[in-house]
Amino acid sequence: MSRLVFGRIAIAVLAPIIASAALATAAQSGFVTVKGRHFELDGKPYYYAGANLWYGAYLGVAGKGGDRARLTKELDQLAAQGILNLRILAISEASTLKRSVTPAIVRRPHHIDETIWQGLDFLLDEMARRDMKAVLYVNNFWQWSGGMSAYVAWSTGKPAFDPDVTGDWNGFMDNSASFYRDARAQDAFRFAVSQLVTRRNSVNGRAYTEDPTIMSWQLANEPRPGRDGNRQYYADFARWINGTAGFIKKLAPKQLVSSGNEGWMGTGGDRDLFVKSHETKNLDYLTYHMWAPNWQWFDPKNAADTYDGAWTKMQDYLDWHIDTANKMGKPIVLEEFGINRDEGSYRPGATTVYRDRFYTAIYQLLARRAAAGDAIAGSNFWAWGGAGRTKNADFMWKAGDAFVGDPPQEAQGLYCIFDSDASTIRIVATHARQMSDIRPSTRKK
Ligand code: IFL
Repeated sequence: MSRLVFGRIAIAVLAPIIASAALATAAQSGFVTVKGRHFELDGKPYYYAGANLWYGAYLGVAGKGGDRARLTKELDQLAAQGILNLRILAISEASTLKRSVTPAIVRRPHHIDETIWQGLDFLLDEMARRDMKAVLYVNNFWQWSGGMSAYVAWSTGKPAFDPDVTGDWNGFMDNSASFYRDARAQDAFRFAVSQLVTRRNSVNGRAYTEDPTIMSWQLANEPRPGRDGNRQYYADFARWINGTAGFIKKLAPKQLVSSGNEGWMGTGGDRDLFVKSHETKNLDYLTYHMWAPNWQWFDPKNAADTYDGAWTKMQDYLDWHIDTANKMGKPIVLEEFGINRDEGSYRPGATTVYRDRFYTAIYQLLARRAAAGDAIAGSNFWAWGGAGRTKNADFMWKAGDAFVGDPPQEAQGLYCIFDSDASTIRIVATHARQMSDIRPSTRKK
């Protein structure tokens, strides 16, 4: 086809694309950058209160499985509350894992189904229109999106190691960690990552690497070096973080790169490993996650007796990572935290007295330390559940069900904030305003 003959058609087809790109650009801020131990956006400090929306690309799918009307409505709801930073799953892998989301993006090594990436295109375009920022993670240590265990299964030809069938979580974690040293698995992973990072958005025509909506590429959700106490993969883990971060940085030099690690609870309790594996210049900032109920610090069935003790531990955990980030000279983001509804209920109507207390206390600590000039830059609560509701008596997700903030391996309603959780949403919104108001005059030099 000659360009001359079809020039007019090309312009007609591209017109809406150009118009939408222009619309997005007009109101949109630039790339998030790092200045010392803080983020900057267009020369001003960037502090934020964000959310996790792991299923955002899935909702963005045009046809079956997607729900664009829900997505745009909920982006509006989030933006109206000042929640403008979203952490999103950007690559999933097909597997036989019982509790993994389906369908997946990588169907087999070097074979990608574009449907969900088109959903991601839509999501990023809609986020750009609202001047939101995205953190995109491109792998998962856990089983709920295939992740590292899928790559290992493809490489070894063995069935995927399924903790939801065997109950063997330690074996699962070691199996996932073997991914770091598996050359075939790395090759398949890097192929998928490079396809994504070098992608052009099918909705607005923008190259992903030129899109300031993408604040950060993140190596994985909660990469760990294996089970606690197993030092076998320590060196591989640190090498993988450095190498993968460098690989992405070369492809996307304008955007930030982060690990997605949980902090020292995600490095087998080894604080030195957290530091050593995050010192690399290929990582622009640090991440950590805090899970008091998962780590048995807090028991929702016995909240009155366990909350105060848990909060002491949580404060130590929050502060240690901020102090460490100060010393390392990098910003840090608390990009996952959550606790149950009262009594451990999954029901949207159940009260959230302890959860609200917990959110308030965390946000106060983060805001106080940010205002003092410490390295804490923001947070993403886990997770936005919006209008999603399960219809299943056992609260577990099945293919085709609506998505909530809790992934398929967990009860739907375990930790997510539904659109009906007015008191919690108010707490997040207040904090979002507080963070966006933090100014250099209040920061340490
Ligand atoms: O759903 C979990 C998710 O896999 C994660 N961290 C903890 C969440 C709640 O258990 O990344």
